[in-house]
Amino acid sequence: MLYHLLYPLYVKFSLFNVFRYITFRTVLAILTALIISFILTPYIIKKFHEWKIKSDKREDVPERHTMKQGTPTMGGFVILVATIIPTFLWSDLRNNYIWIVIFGLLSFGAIGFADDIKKLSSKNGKGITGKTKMTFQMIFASIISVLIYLNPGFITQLTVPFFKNIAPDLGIFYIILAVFIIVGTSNAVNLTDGLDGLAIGPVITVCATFMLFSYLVGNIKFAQYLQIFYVKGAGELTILCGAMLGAGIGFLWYNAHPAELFMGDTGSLSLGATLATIAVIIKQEILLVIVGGIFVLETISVIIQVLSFKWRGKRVFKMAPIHHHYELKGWNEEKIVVRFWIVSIILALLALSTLKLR
Ligand code: 57M
Repeated sequence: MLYHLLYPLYVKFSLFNVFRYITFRTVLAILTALIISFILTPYIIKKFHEWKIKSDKREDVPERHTMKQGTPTMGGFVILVATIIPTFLWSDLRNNYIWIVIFGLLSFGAIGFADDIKKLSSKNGKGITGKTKMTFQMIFASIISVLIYLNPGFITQLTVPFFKNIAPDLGIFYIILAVFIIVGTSNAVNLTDGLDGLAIGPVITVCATFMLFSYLVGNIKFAQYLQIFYVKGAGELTILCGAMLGAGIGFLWYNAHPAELFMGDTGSLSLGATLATIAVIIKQEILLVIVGGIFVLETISVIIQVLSFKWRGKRVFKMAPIHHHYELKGWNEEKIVVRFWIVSIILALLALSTLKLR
């Protein structure tokens, strides 16, 4: 909104021309998101304590987690607010992609919110059933995917990292792939969110990576030079990624060990779905598997554990998702989290290398 208000003033004052630049507006979006986070989060933590929006008791997890009982949850609410407000302020709201991603953020945030509220209000601490959650995830992911598919000029070819000459065209089947990516990533981030800072760290690295990619794929000159798909209008997503990055860093300030706030499903489901939606729009569908490798690893550990128990009657890990395995091996929480962040940064660098190694 401020963009629409301030930029036209350049006719009278040339200084306002600076609002034309995506880079400048992205910096403003990051700063605005940080300010919102730092003002809103302490207030929310206080209020959530008063309203008893606190995490449930867990009996079957590594012992140290019983100490976390009573930590306020649903901090994802602040991440959503601190992402949406700067996006509204600094991006071009005539851009379809901005609205599609905001829809993804809010719709999956609503599923998470319903789950968190149900967990808090039910006696057994159980949220909405897996079936209901999955049904809504499928519905919203389908709407998002169809909207992206119908956006004029959207290409249904896949970018295969490291291979510039391979770009299979999926046609209408692209919608099915997009639904799979969105639902899968949403659940993968949720599975990862089990230690202080564990999910938000990789979310931040993915956000930073996609911020750069959005800028490059949305700029015809850079896209041509790097021989990547040019996606008209995707440049504005740089601002949204910047807002999410700032919101993520602001949240990490309070979620760092010992966490004063958890993001809840409100945060994890929506952040996962949003990153996936951006990946689909900027044609980095497969790259998401690399840059979001921590989420993939956590999910695969659960799949292996469940299948192994079913077929062999034995566990592969002491407990899945894999972060519990390391906890039970005796690593302390900070060590696991920081090591997972390091892996996430390495994966982001690997993802960046695909721009040149093709
Ligand atoms: C929810 N929720 C955290 C917090 C956070 C299929 C199965 C693998 C599913 C999986 C599962 O339910 N995962 C999703 C994980 C919980 O955190 C809350 O939930 C939100 C995210 N959805 O924002 O509100 C707890 O995690 C800890 N936490 C932190 N810091 C944070 O910043 O310490 C969270 C955020 C919090 C807090 O203690 O209370 C969670 O872990 O419960 N299930 C599991 O993960 C279970 N694994 C399991 O059963 N493994 C089996 C099989 C099925 C693979 C096996 O290995 O044999 C574990 N979780 C629970 N009990 N609750 C282990 C047992």
